[in-house]
Amino acid sequence: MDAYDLVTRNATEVVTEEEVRALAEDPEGKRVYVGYEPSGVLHIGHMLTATKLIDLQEAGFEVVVLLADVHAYLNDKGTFAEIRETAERMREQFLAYGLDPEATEFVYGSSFQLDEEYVLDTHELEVSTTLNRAQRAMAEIQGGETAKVSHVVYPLMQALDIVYLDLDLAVGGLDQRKVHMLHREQIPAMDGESDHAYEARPSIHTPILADLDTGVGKMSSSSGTTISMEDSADDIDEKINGAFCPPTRDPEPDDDGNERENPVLEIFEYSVFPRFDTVVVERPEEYGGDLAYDDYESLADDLESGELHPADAKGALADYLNELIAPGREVLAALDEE
Ligand code: IYR
Repeated sequence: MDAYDLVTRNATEVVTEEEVRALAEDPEGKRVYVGYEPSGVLHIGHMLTATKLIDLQEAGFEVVVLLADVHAYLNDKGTFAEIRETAERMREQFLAYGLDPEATEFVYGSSFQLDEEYVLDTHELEVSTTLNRAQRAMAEIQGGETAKVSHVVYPLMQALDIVYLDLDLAVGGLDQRKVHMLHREQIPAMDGESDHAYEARPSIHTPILADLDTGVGKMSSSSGTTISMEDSADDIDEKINGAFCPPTRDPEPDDDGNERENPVLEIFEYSVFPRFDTVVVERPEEYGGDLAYDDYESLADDLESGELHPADAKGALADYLNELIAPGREVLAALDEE
């Protein structure tokens, strides 16, 4: 796979292809990041962007993980002390998931977001950005129904982080795209207090998984079923066995006309195949014996043709997810014993 294909595989959106192509051609010394509001336990959504960071490390980029403690505070995720504690747990789980400890820089937002220049730059953006624009950028990130003042400061700071961390590329789930658009529009127009470059940077957006049980709408860590690093092998088995998995990539809408996706196939595509060269589906001899797949498409083709039964696909998915999660689960257990 060439560098550009590796950098952009499974991405829903690349802004812009031309800019990312130029970076992929010469990744040495180039910095890319994802920011996360710290939470105690990684869920499969975090793991999906982490998988993209692993792709980027493989392609030769320097990876920065922003533990966005101030952002979590602005989004009402707890007291500052609570957030700091969960950030530390999060770091350990990312490393257990497979980020290269030698090539990953972890940065706390609060280590630079309280500096005078950063604060003044945030105020400059508050002056230049309409309330409406900031609220739109935040719509898919905001926790809680009611918009608070903090919710409009949040995307401005996120747009500024890309400048202050001297990044070449921003990565995020599709829910972050409007913040990245705000960045591209507002940053080049700034006067700016600091010596950092006030230039627009490209971004890559990863897909958001569908709801595991129904395939309708987005998987959410706050409602519905999600897979987390705390799950036991049995939990994973149970959740994946209960997942929506018709024998097709393109399920029909449900009775109410809602669009549906196949979340089992999505997890194979976005989380499993990027991490394993071959996926083996174990089956007893009487049912045709084991099946082995070198890529996602051939597995999905077999599911559609009926060669691979959804129950067998789920069994294999649970096993591979368990393998990816097990190291993080151990790290969490050890932290809890301390
Ligand atoms: N908005 C992210 C958290 C976040 C991401 C980045 I990239 C930042 O620079 C700051 C915060 C979320 O929804 O988790």
